[in-house]
Amino acid sequence: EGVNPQEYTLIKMEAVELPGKLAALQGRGRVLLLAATLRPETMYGQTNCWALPDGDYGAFQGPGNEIYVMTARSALNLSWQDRMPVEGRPELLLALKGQDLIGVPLKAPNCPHERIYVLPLLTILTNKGTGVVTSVPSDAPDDYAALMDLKKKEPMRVKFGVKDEWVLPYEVIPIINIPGYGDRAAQTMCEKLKVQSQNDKEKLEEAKKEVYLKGFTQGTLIVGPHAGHLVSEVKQVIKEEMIAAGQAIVYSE
Ligand code: A2H
Repeated sequence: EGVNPQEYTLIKMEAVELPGKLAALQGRGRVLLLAATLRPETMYGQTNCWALPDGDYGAFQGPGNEIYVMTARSALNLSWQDRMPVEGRPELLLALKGQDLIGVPLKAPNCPHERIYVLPLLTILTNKGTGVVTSVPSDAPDDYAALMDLKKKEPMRVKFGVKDEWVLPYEVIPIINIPGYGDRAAQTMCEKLKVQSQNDKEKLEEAKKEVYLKGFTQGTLIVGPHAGHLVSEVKQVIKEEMIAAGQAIVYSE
């Protein structure tokens, strides 16, 4: 949290079942994991959602029948942005660890899959955004590397209680074409730089910078109602569509 506020779009990813600890929320409202993103125009390429297994999260009473799953810190911030029933005092309905979220099936806006699952990402910072991140491995090097870790490393799936069917059927979805990088730019860069895992910090930083800038300035969407348009032309439009449809909200910190 520096001097310049950062604005994120929070994507509402709705739990379609409430397994394990989440069962305590049964009948209390729509349970929505709020994923913080800078790239709302990439939601067509979601393959999963990420949570930090050791991280502290909560289910907080949102407006109406909505229940928001996020960190306490972000719930407090959101409550000061007119997004919660009471300013400055988010009501905690259920305390959760990230591990309690692993394997929760979600319905995510603009995602071609009927359901995607919450999987572990070990590089999530709990002092940034909501601690919930949506995964777009075609365009986010961090997401690509972490998804490949889980796909290729069975011991890692076992360690975090991840079932094969939550990961193995989900392939990278091409959504944006970038001249010179193709339509899976994050994969292209990770392969070119020989990124070995989600912990390959420096290479991922390099991949991210390149893909992010090129994607925004030269990328063209190839799926959805805005196919054929430059990312830079439609990013804001897509964000506003999702907000108008009640699928996303704006959040700053
Ligand atoms: B982005 P910045 Cl397709 N910890 O969303 C780690 N990473 C987090 C996070 C947290 N607490 N909260 C959000 N993020 C991720 C999409 C995406 C993102 C694409 C391409 C690049 C990209 C799909 N994941 O980010 O530090 C989220 O991933 C590249 C930077 O505030 C969010 O946007 O600049 C981005 O990092 C926010 O990063």
